[in-house]
Amino acid sequence: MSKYSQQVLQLLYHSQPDYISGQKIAEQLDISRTAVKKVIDQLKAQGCDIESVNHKGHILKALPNQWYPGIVAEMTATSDLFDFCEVYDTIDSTQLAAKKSLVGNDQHFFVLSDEQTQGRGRFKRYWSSIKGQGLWMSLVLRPKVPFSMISKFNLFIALGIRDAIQNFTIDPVKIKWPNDIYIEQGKVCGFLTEMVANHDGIEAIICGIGINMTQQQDDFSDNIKHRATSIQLHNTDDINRYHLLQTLLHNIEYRYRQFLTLPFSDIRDEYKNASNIWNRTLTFTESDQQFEGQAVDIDEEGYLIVQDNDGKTHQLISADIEF
Ligand code: BTX
Repeated sequence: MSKYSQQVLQLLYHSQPDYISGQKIAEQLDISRTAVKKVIDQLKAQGCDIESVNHKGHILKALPNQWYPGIVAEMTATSDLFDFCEVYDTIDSTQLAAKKSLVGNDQHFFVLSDEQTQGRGRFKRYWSSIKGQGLWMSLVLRPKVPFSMISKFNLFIALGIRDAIQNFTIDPVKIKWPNDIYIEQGKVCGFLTEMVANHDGIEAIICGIGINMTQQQDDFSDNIKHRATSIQLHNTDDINRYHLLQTLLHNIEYRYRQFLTLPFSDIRDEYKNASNIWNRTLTFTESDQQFEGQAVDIDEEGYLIVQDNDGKTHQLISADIEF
């Protein structure tokens, strides 16, 4: 790709819904109009839907179906929270990349990749991250809070992710406490929250989010096919990854600011209403203990209150739950 293609895309994205002339692009990038034309032709050849009209210029008709760093950077520039982003075609894990990039700076940023070859869930479980079919992302945030607040962060961010996905389907999107998002019986998203901390508190939160965007059921491997779903399987329109990213960033920023300023009790009812764990028998695994029971409440602090089949009450801050 030409070294100017990301900047040209950035300008095209920025001028939407208007045309931008070749002359203006040339002036902004300090290159010739012939060079601009060459870059635009290259972008079109790569599948970018750009319309060029004599005497008007160029317009980005539809956002492309792959991550272009230029467009993601333009979105990041309008964010009040994130300072920069890293975008990869393929990477082992965005979570690992984020952990490397947070060293030596105190910025807020996110890492995106079109594919992960070693996507990981909690407890190092594998996370299927097929090329081009999901939003595989890790956020790095720097709240000045004690590390005991990490589970509160998880609760707020869960609502942000749920709300973002709900914008793309009329089927109800629900949180399966503490780390999954479901549409009907299928897991559409998993997220995990890790941290780097010292004795003063949290240095950085690294929040990994994996959202299944466009998979058909057969795209999932046999071992997860029966309980995984994608947004596309619940929406008849095409899902545009940039709209999903923008909606997600917006909701995350909103919930992150709430996390910094509000107690969990302020969003407790909202969270409980968005949860899919009520009125069903669940299997809980906490450390190496396993039991069956029913979730009865989420308390003011965000602990899940569970009554097991022997009538004993448990207060959980994190656990694995199976339906
Ligand atoms: P989790 O441990 O709750 O979920 C992992 C389990 O979910 C797996 O054991 C498998 O059964 C199932 N699973 C694997 N892949 C998928 C999928 N694509 N859709 C539905 N179910 C699946 C949840 O962990 C946290 C996942 C975070 C993933 C993000 S992606 C960006 C970032 N980078 C990275 O390596 N991890 C995070």
